[in-house]
Amino acid sequence: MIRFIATLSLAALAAAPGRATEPGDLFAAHCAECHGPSRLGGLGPALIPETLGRMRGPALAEVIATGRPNTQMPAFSGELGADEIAALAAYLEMPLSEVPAWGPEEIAASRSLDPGYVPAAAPVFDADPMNLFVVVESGDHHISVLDGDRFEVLDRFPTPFAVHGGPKFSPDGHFVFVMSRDGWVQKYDLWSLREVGRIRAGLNSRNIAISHDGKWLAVANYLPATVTILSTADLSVARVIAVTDRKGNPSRVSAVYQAPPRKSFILALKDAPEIWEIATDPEAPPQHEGFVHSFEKGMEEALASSEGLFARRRIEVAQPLDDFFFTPDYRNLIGAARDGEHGVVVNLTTGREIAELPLSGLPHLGSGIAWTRQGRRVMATPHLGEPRLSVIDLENWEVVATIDMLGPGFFLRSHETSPYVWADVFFGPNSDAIHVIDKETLEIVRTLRPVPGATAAHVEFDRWGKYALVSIWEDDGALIVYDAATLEEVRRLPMRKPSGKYNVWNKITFSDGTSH
Ligand code: DHE
Repeated sequence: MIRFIATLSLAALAAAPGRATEPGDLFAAHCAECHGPSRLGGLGPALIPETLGRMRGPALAEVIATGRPNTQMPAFSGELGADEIAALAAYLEMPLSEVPAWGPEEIAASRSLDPGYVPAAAPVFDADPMNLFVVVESGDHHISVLDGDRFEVLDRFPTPFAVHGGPKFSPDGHFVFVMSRDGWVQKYDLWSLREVGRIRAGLNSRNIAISHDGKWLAVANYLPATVTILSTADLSVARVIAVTDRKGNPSRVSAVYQAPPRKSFILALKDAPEIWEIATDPEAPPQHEGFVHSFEKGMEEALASSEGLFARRRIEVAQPLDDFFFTPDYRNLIGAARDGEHGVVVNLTTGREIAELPLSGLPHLGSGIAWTRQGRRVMATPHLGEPRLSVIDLENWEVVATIDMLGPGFFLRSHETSPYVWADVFFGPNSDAIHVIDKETLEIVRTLRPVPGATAAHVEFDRWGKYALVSIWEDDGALIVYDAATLEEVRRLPMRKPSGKYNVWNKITFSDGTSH
């Protein structure tokens, strides 16, 4: 760390005989060494609007001036004046004038496998490997591996900067794959508790999905507009597919999802009114018969793969849809329309829109969970822009209830054995509240406030549904373990902004209570 800061200052001095004033020169002198000469990242993260997200103006200037605690980002207020810091912040908010090529060769060149990694034939610990939790601590970019019975941390390892979305487990729960917004994919062995390696699959990425057989990992990218498919065995590049609409216009990929019974990946396209399905088995099941026919063979990457592994199918929709909820049989999905005012049901077998749902206020369908209520399958979704949950009947697509909350929520969880749905209140003055809702009556039975004044979010159950784990989203945060039946707190583990936690068993069995 000291060496890192010293190197930075030397680079700055060397580049600036007087004082650099152009923002590009300031970047070259002070930032390029860690964040890459093209702002695409290096030791530090990429500094481009796509990655910086909502961090703008004063917030960005503040980080440059004061640094980031618990990271290698130093404070620059001693070296740069306020005007220079403001100019640098404005420069970082500008999109790149040119996006460099990031195809199979560049991706393959970024791969590094840990030379010290030795695979374990069996877990090196005596905890139940099916009841482990992977806890993403976004406060200092680490993951804790937690024993889900004794709540002891078995390992804590560094991740790439800014992990986003749920990590994905191999079907046997042996390995976990993690993705950062800068497109890095990390593979970690949960049995030997060692990193296997990492690769940069995109320059700015959204999320990952693993195939039904655990052989392939798909990475949804914004920059460039591609989906990268990696072999899970060694993180080598299997395919990079350019995502374009029928006319050849590129589209960013909002997200990729695994659809195990269909043996395919489903892609949400940000800029085109299409949904893509990519086969992850050359012998795709009968419902895939539309694959070859609906995929025009003239497209440049159709070629040999269009009739087997990675064959693609376009499903045309009236407008771009994203943030998908899948029915448990993966025959239908519900996507959010761009206007944020309704949801659209698409039947994946016929490739047709079959219903529209009145879902205003930015429904967050990706967080939706399903359960059986009074003999019928229902799902619930929070809304990012409105303080309520919508409960939808999955047979007739009617909204059967709306549940008023203390503020808009982000995540939902339950478990097959639990009578309750746990819903966080993520936004607004009551973000410290978690609602516990009866799955039958749809009434809020308890509102928990684990740490008054601190945001409480994202719940996950252990394998047996005995405990519910809640995150306190603070740098000095915690994981709070509740008895899922009595709703009493049983343990409190200090953690650094534990954004999400994922139970191996619940994820690999596609538990009803967890979003996929
Ligand atoms: Fe997420 C999952 C998209 C902002 C934390 N988020 C997902 C997924 C998508 C998505 C498509 C499902 C991926 C998966 O698990 O495979 N997220 C988006 C957005 O479009 C949005 C609104 C804007 C953006 O900046 O991308 C967004 N997400 C956020 C945040 O601001 C959160 C709260 C903090 C962060 O880490 O960036 C956030 N998103 C999460 C988490 C999950 C997630 C913790 C995994 C949920 C799960 O339980 O599986």
